[in-house]
Amino acid sequence: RSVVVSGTGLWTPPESISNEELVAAYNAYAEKYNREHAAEIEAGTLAAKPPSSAEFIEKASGIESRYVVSREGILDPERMRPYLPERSDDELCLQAEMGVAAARMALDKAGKKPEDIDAVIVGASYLQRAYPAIAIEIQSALGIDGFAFDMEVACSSATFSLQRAVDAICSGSARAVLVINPELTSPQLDFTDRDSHFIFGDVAVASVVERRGTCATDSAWEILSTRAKTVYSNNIRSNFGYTARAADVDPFGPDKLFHQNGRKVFKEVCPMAAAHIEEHLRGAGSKPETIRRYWLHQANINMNNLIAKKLMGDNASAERAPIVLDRYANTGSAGSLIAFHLYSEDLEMGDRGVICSFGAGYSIGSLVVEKITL
Ligand code: CO8
Repeated sequence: RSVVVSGTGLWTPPESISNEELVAAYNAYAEKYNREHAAEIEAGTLAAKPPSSAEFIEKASGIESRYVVSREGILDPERMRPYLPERSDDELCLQAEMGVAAARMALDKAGKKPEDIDAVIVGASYLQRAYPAIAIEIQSALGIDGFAFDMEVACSSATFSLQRAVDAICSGSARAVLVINPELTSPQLDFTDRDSHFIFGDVAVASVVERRGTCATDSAWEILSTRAKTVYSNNIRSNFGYTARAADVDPFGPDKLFHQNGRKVFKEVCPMAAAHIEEHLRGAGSKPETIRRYWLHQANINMNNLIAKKLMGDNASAERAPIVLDRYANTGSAGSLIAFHLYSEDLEMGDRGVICSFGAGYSIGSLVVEKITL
C-alpha cells in the first residue's frame, strides 16, 4: 500500500535567545560562582568556571540563536533554568499544548479533520510525565477517536515515530496517523555548563501520514522506504529518571541532565549516518546523486556539512541539504522535520528526498520520499 505524508505543521515558540544574550547570562553566573568559590579554586580543590563565547558557539556549532518556551529564568544568573509554572491536572500540559498547536497546522495543511485520524503518536527526546501519555492527552484535546501512545528514541524520535505510523497504516490498524514531535528541551539543559549551554532549543512539529487513496490534497510526499538503526553508546546521555528517588541521589545532579562527549559523537556518528543513508538508498533502488534534497538532523553545522560532502561530493550545498539550526539550534528529534517543513514546497513532482536523523542512542532513522501528484 502506498503511504504518504500529506501535511506538516511547525510550532515555533514566540521567544528566542541570541548567543550574545545566553553568553552574557552564563558569564555573569560564572563570575559570581568563581567569586563565591575563590578559596577552593585558589587551593586547587575546585575548578573555576571558564567564560563562554558567542564566537566559539557559532564557529563550533553553526548556532546563532534558539527559540525557547520561556526566556524567564534561563537568562537570570541567579536561576539558570527556565521558569515553567506547574499546571493543574485539569489544564492541558505544556508539552501537549505545543503538540496541539503543531498538530492543528498539519491537519489544516492535509485538509483533514479529527474524525479522519485513527491514531496519534507522540515521539520526543523527553516526556513531561510518565502517564497518562501526552499523546492520549492530545488525542482528547483534538477530539480524535482511536488510539494514541508516546515513544522516546532521543534524536530519532521523529523519524522512528513516522516509521511506526507507516507500519500502522500498512497493517490496517489506522487509516491516517497524526505524528507529533513536541521537543521541550530547555528544562533538561544545564545552562551552567559552558560545553552544552548553547546546544538546544524548543519547538514542536507534526505530520499527517495516510494512505495515498484517502488524500485530500493535490500533492503529497510518498514514503518509498524507511530504515532504522540503533547502536548502544554512552556518549550522549541523561540519567534523569524515577529511580533517583530510591537511589538517594540528587534527582537533578549534573549527570541527570543532558551531557555528551561531543568530539566522540562527531567522529563516530558522521560516518555511520552517511553509510546508513547510502545503504538505504541502494536498498531502495536510488543513488545519493539522484536525491534532490536531504533534510538532515540538525545538531551541528560541521556535522551536516561533512555528511553532505560524503553523500554529494562537490555538489553539496545548503540548497540540497538545508540548515535550520542557525536559528532553531538542535531541537532533539525535530530538526530534520523542521527542514522538511520549511524547504520542500519548491521541489517538483517526481523529485526524491531523504529525511534522516542521527544522534543519541546512537540512533539513526531515515525515510526516502518522492513528491507525487494526486
Ligand atoms: N565557549 C568557549 N569555549 C568553549 C565553549 C564555550 N561555550 N565550550 C567549549 N569550549 C572550549 C573547550 O573547553 C575546548 O577548550 P580546550 O581546547 O582548551 O580544551 C575548546 O573550546 C574546544 O572544545 P570542543 O573540543 O568540545 O569543541 P568542538 O569543536 O568539538 O565543538 C560541539 C563542541 C559543538 C559540542 C561539537 O563537538 C558537536 O556538536 N559535536 C556533535 C554533538 C552532537 O551531535 N550531539 C548530539 C546531540 S544529542 C541530540 O541531538 C538529541 C539529544 C536529546 C535532546 C536533549 C535535549 C536537552
